[in-house]
Amino acid sequence: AGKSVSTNDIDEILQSENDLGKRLKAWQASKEVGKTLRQGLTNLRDLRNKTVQALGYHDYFTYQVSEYGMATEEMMQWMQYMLKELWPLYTELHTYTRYELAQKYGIEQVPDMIPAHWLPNRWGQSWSAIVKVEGIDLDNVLEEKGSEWLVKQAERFYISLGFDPLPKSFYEKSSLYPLPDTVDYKKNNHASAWHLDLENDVRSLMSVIPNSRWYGTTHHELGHIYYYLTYTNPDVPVLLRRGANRAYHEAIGSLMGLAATQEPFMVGLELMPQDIETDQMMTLLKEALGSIVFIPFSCGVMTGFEHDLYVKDLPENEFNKRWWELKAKYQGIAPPSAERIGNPSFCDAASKTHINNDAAQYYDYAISSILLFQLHDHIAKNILKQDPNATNYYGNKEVGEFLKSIMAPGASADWKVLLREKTGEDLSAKAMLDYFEPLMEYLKKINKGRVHTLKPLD
Ligand code: X8Z
Ligand code: ZN
Repeated sequence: AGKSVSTNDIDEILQSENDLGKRLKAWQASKEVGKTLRQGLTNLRDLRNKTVQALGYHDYFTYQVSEYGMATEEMMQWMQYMLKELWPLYTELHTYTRYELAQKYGIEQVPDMIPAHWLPNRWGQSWSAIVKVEGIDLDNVLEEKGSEWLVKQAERFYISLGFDPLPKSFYEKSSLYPLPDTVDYKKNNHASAWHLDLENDVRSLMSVIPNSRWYGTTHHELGHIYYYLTYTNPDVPVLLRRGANRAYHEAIGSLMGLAATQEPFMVGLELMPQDIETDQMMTLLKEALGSIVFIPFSCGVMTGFEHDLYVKDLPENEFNKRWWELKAKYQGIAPPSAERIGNPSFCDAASKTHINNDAAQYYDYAISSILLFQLHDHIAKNILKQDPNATNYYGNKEVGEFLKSIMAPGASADWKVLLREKTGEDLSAKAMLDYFEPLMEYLKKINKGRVHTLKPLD
């Protein structure tokens, strides 16, 4: 409505507003940036492709994939493998969510595809905010703690495992909280972490406010920071101060974020009372609406779009059409109105920051998801001897040693060999599927008599 708005403001509306008209406005506002970025994206695509073509790569996507020692085809097969493994569970989650949200918004005719503005996330990449688990209101608890506590708490968690306190310069040089209205510049609202000199100058850009999303994100970003600090050692030459692969870099902090929301951890930290009886199935459902729901977005939509953008030179006037084709096929999500799909002035893909400034790498997060469940499974069963669905890593130095041993070699280790050495397994979705296994039966029961509208993957 003519006013400036931050992404935190938009997210707040999408997470709590029940008025569909207001939700629609917030969602539309979040996509406006796409129109402005559309032509620039074409230019970036062409420049990126030409730059690596001069080095003998077919295209920029292929160049980025080569970091894994894989060809584009092989990476795309990995994406299909993950989608197939998780599809039955995603189908149940999709059906559950369609019916729950239709009821919540008072819509009688349950739509086949979920309208994008019904969901609590701008891209539908996490739906976990739609479930409230009785007895835990993390958002409420965190609001009382305040933003700085979130960052400090994430740091305390790492320190408890045996990592050093963050260097003073981290706090001096980072920009961790939303900018005050008084400054005359803006910053990207999306979180990132930086290793500026490949030595000890580590910084993070965030806009932390005290809610559960930022609680996860602070742990995620500090995972990058501690990765940087851990492979900054005499055994790792400067050029190998990177993750074993980029997915490892994404996995460590997300793993810590997962661990920091498990009940025994939160009870230990007095984030929830000891005597509370929570519904474990609702907790698992909430987690699945984060982790499982992320897979069709990352493997299907983001990777599919960037593949076509770089490998197939997707024409600019098809950007929006292709984006929504992929959203329909993989996520079962539709735009608020169908005209949007064919309107080439929109570029909804470009509303996702990675499309512009972290190009052709989004499969990193998909792979990091299955990797982090593998690491978590190993830590829970072999180090902590705890149930993977209910752990408390806090203060465990052996867990810290395990994580450090993965991070310390940086890119001087072969990522496949490292995974085998550390967990005895090759990369697979098994640990993630095992984690969510009890949910399948529960969802099937709730969804009995409901119509599934997601099509089987071909
Ligand atoms: O972009 C991020 C991090 C920064 S590397 C906050 N993530 C992905 C996203 O937000 O889309 C973390 C998980 C997925
Ligand atoms: Zn990250």
